[in-house]
Amino acid sequence: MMIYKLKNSNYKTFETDKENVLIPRSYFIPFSDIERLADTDIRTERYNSDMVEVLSGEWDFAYYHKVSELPASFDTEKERFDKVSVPSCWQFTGYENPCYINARYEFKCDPPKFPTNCSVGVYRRFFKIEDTALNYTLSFLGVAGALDVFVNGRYVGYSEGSHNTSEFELNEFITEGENELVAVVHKFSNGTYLECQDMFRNNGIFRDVLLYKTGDDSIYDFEVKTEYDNSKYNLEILPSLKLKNECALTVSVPELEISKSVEVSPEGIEGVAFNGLEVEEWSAELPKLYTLLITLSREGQAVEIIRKNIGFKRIEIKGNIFCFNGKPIKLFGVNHHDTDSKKGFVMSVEDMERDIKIFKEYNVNCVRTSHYPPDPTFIDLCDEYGVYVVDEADIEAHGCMSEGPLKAGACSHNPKWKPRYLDRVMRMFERDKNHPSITMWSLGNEAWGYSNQDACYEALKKVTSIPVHYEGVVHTRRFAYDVISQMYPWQPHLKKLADGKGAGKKWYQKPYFLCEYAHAMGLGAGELETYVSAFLRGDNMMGGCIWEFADHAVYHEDGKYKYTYGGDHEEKKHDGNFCVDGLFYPDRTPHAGALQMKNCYRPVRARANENGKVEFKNLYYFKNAAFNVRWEKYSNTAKTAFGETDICIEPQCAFESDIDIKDCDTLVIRYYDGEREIAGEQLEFLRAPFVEQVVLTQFPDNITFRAEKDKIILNLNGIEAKLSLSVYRAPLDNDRYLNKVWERLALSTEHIELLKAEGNTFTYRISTKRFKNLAKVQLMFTGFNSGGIGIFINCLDSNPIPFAPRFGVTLEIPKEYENVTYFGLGDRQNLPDFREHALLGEYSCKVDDMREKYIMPQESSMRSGVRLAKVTNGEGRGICISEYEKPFIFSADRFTSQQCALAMHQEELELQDFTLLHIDSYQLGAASGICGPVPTKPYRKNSLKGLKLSFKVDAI
Ligand code: IPT
Repeated sequence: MMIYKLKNSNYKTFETDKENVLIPRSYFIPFSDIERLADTDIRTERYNSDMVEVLSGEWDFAYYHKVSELPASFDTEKERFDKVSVPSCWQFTGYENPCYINARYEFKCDPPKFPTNCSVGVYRRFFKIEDTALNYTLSFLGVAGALDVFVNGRYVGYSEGSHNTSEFELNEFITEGENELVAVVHKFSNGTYLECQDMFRNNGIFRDVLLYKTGDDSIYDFEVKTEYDNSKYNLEILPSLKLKNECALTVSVPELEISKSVEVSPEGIEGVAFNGLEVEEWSAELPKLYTLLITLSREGQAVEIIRKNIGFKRIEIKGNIFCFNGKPIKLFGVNHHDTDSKKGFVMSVEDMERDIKIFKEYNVNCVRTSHYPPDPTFIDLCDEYGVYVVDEADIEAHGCMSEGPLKAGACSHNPKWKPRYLDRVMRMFERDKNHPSITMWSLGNEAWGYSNQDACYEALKKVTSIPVHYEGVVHTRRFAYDVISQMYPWQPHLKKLADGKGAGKKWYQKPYFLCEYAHAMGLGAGELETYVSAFLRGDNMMGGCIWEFADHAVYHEDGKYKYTYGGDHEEKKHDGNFCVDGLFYPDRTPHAGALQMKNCYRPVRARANENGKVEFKNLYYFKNAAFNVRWEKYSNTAKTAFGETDICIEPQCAFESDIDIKDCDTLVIRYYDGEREIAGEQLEFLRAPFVEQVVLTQFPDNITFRAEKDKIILNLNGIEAKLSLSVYRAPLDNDRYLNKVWERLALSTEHIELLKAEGNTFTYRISTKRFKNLAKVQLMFTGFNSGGIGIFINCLDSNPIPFAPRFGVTLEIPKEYENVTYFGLGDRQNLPDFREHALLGEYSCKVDDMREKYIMPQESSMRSGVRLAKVTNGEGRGICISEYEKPFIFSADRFTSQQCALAMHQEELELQDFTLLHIDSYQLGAASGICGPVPTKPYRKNSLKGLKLSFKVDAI
């Protein structure tokens, strides 16, 4: 019989943030068998060591809604356990509903008070001990929220800090044979106040649990120190050993042909140093790793071997320039959460590697581990693939800010919370200190304040030379730690920073980093290139991390909805679809925003130089740009030439190619590495668009039009098209706040009324339920010599419409016209401020495929820069629309904007019985308005007055 006196006190005792947790150390996997070690790599070593047992797998599990229901003396033999697999989250194994909240706590913010009678999960499993003479260390890599550990009926210890490693020594609790391990996880604790991250608030043992078995003599920790010295490097390994005997420690880096053995004794040991090494440095571009082997042996026999990838790098801040290996590198980053729509926080090695491969494929060179340290293997993989890591501590006290300024500093400015801040920051540091990819430490996300952060900063400065970032202080008098860090700045401010003038002195004293920018939610983010080009302009500009990598959602195999988000799980408090804000869908297929990022983050850029030639610049700092360049020339709707050439350009250098820019209005360029497309871009030149002789009154026989009270009926060789004007679009996610203004004007109720018909000129009024005279628009119809008709539209007058969504016409046509061919920008949706992914060309698709099926419906089938669009039926009959004077924004859709605005999920959209063609001369940019700047002047209009649209329609 095993009875446990469960400790229902730690999690609610403010003075206790941990008990019996071992001193934090770096993550590594020891082996005693070198051959076994040689058969593994960073992905598999955890699971194959003879000195580590991974206790993940099937565990017994008892879930209690309330701590008060948990028996004070818990009898594991009588308890009726369920089975769960570890790692997992309660919200994904059916014990609790998923709950998504952005910046508030699940409970009322009154630190350190929280609902102590919260839910609790008791995990139980057995593990075998064969040799009690060994030392056993239990290691939890991630448990949300607070953890009490028991073994064989006895209390072992307590830990908080969901994303930190918690280790316990087990020897005094274990016996030979079967041992019972009980882990009690309380949903909330005092520490929950520091875990107010914008994510599904999951619980459970969500990362692997390891059992280390070491002998009398073992390596507890080691620190890898590298020091740049006159173009060579010194390497020092500082071990921390637990010894009972005299031993030898051998440190070697086989590739460098260095190896040193030192005698070590229980009395102490110094570091093992190698000086004057000639090495290749590590960078994200050239992630050169060296294998470090540390062998502890006794009497000539290896007792423990550790292999770790190490790298040599130097980071210096010179004035306001952040230098990596001496170069003012740029961080082309993303924010990455651990998120999986079927598992919550659980990320397998394969999941992590998939994401990192995507980084590389999309030209991302930096990740901010928002907003906590990831599984240590994630950072191992960043070392290997080459990704600059901004490692973030598991601290966010956002909910205090959300309560208003008085509460803002409730945790961060209260010295009583300091131990918890320090604990989380130093546990991150100790665990991850040896990775070459660590480029900055982050003191956490949005926790306001600076006093407790100051303490963390000082503590870090004593042990590491890697710069420290924390955005929260930019709003305070502390202003910045090692770099100035901001989120979602307004573009004019960014321009001042990049141009080196106008922002005030303090902004130029340190390097400038954007820990979050470009809110990629839904369609967008817009104006990404504005940011990236600012990064490229100033040496103080370090770059930044787009918010964010992947949509957070919950997947349902046979549900009403495939993906659900906040509010879909009976959450009382939630933040809707604000978690569905990634560059990638939950399954990591790319949104158009990801493709835009890929092109904006491209490693090479082209320009037309003074000689009329295309010049390429290599943006890498360490690596040659060796690509195959495939180019196409376009003149109006014709491809006039194409070709390819190879380039190989030294870092940061430019090269004039023999591609000229004659005879084209657009030059489309794609860069390839073998068959892999690295990125694309286009150079656009002045163009004289199609302007054909108009015949004012004579119309082709096959086209008629008739102005009615509320529409114009066109008959195009038997195809009836109802023409109306439109000024509304289904709000993009980033339009959410602007939509409040549109709602006030009731824009979604737009309709037109005929005011005047004079010959072939008609004046309509655009009205909404609120505004009778929203705008007055004139439409003039003409004939063309070559057939077809021209429609010339002019907005004569308009009420102010702040951030007007669109101006154009809608043609409702029978749905059998389902084939689309257009000559314009890109095969995915785009807008004037969201188009770097959209290269000019001729594209064909079905009407149904024009629309991107965002989890939250929004306007999403538009293509900009369209010069010609044809919509045909199975027999090839249909309508052709061509530009007149200016290209237009085109979309074809089977849903109305109004429908898309109302629907909360893709599945709620019902196909209309017709197809809508939209031809717009203007649409508002996408920008980042829901969490950052709204569209800037070139991409927005606040009135429709003076807007024009002209195009030609023909029957085909
Ligand atoms: C910012 C948060 O840091 C991030 O976690 C996420 O919530 C993002 O916003 C929005 O998706 S905070 C915001 C107030 C700028």
